[in-house]
Amino acid sequence: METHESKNEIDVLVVGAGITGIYQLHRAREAGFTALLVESGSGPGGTWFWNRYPGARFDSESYTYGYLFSKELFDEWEWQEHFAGQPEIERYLNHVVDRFDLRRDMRFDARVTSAVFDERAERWTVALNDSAEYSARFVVAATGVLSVPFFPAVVGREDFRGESLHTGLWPIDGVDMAAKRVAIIGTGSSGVQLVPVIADDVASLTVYQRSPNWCTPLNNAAITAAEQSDLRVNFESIRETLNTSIAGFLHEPNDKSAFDDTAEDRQAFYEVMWNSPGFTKLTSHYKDILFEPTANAEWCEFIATKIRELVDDEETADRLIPKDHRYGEKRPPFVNGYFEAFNNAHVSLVDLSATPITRITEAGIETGSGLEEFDIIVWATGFDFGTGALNRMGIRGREGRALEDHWADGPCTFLGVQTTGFPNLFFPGGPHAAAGNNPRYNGDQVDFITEVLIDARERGNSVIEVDPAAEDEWTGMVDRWARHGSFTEKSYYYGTNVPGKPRRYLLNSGGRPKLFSVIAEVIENEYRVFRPSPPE
Ligand code: NA7
Repeated sequence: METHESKNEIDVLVVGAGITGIYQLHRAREAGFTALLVESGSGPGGTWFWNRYPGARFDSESYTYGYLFSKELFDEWEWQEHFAGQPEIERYLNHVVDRFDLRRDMRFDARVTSAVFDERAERWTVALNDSAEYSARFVVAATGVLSVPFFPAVVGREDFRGESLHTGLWPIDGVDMAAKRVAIIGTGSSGVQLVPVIADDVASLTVYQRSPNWCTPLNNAAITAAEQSDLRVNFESIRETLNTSIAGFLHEPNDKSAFDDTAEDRQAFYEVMWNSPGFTKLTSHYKDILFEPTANAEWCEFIATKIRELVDDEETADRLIPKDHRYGEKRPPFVNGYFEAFNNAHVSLVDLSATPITRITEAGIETGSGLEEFDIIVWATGFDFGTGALNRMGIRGREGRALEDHWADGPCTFLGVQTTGFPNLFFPGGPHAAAGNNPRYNGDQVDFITEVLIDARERGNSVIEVDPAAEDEWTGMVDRWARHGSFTEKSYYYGTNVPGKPRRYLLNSGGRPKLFSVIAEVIENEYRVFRPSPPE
């Protein structure tokens, strides 16, 4: 597209080597753009590079989470488990990078420190931590939603003399936990995945829980040889379903409402759900389970009964049962063996709603009931979701406007891909991007962005900038429709887990059908929404 005066001048600079960034690099190169991907980690994987704590694994089926753009890739990569663990995921992403010869256009250990739009040149100047500088016509920031770990401001956090870890920044060489006294703070998906995997190795494990979650079994299994061959044989129909389904899953939706069934049949169905894999408990459940309060309460009571059956100590069981939210108001974790872990004498639960943490000391954690000493404290306290990475990248748009100022009241976007005042910048897989199986939504966005870039090249447009009216309409839709979804402001999807962060919905509340319909309109209108009108 360009006449390249220096090797640091490129068409497309992709930031982030997660699932979305890798795909964007592939698509940009395939479309004939010069492209470079920069990544702060020392290898590919993004979220799946950094979150390498024991027990980290998919809770969407592996073959629905991986790439679908190449049948050969799908055929040759045999996922070992229905829900792959982090090491297998990282191996897969490295395989994809090598298989499509992408590594030569990737730079690792390279963190973006600033990205500034030069209005005269109509290009982005992107600086890295190692002083390298690139000039890119387009920047695609595929920086992810779960990439900035959140540490709560607990007094004395820096004082701890033992090992202090965050699940989202896990050391690449692993951590020896054998015979150590370990604390885990936080019981979201990461905390509950970690507990059962390390429980048998450690000397003691103390779980600090602020609020319990509606955790149900993942029900993982190895993929059998027969299933492997079915996956291959059915690739086209699998791809078709995944490319068109509402939330990017293969699961069969249920057309029944809860009270279409008798009380007895409902209990039997809840048992089926409990024993079914991963997200089917949302996607194949009674169609009104999230919104019909009586049915939701009945399903919650079913889970509570299971928890009481699984946990020997009655008081511990009671503390593990959520009282502050219904099923689906927060993102539910899926894991086996979490509740059972508390039956070990050396595993205990501290209920922070009864005894809050007062401070961290050199030796351990002090709560209202005293000090407990540890060798390792794991912060499983989540992320600055959605906007965290983008707001920290030093992004400056027209007239030097900072993205973090532009989004001071929360993100405004068009399709979760662009925002006004920041021409030629795209951010697939960021705020307003997904609401289901992320790689499917994010892949839709990458495909769309690539088409937008190709269209601009064909027309000779050097600036792509969304019409503010289209952005207002999309953002208004996201905010309005969010009120009709199941997630409430208790969820980090509203940013409420980070003090001071605006309370705005951070997912795509319109879902994939809305994304598809708006994309279709944009194409029908020949991408006019991205072409700034010439000055009058
Ligand atoms: P989450 O789901 O945000 O969980 C964070 C956990 O940390 C949650 O239990 C929080 O309790 C807890 N937390 C946060 N701040 C504190 C303080 N100050 N004290 C004690 N406990 C605290 O993050 P995850 O990493 O587990 O999961 C992120 C996503 O990864 C997940 O949704 C999947 O998509 C995969 P709270 O519930 O807010 O009371």
